[in-house]
Amino acid sequence: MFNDLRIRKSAHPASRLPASRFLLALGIFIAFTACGGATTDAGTGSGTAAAPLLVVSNAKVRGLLPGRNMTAAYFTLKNNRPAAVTLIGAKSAAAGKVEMHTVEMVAEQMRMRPLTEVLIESGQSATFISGGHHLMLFDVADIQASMAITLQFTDGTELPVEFSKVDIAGGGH
Ligand SMILES: [Cu+2]
Repeated sequence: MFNDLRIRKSAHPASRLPASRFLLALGIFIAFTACGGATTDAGTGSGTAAAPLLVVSNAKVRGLLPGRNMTAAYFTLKNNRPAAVTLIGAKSAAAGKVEMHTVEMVAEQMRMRPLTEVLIESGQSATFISGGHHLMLFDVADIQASMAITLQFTDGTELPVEFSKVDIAGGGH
């Protein structure tokens, strides 16, 4: 499976990080504090009291291809906390194993490799996207309309997120 990947070249997510937006982030932080929790377009990220300021949007999981039990999931995570957070992994009752991967150019081919952690500065977002960082889901039996995946952070925060199933033509990660 690992060696059948030839992924279209796309912008590396690290290049998407905007310059510091501390004042904007501070404004959002105050706004979220005032309303008592974050909301997102997918009903995700409203989280526990421990994680009201981590907002996940655009959470998607690729539907299984015929005969496959491995797939990938994508999302954007915005850190509205006043300090950096470090994402160290994810878990799901619907998957035997979840890994964080990234895609990089090796000998003019896009290859993926595991990531152990992703640091997200205050006010910044991490984008998990096809052709870049992604969640790799192993031993998935079936995916209905959505799949629950919990993001895990170094400080012990666990952020449950509902990923909507999307069917994307072809393989890839
Ligand atoms: Cu992968």
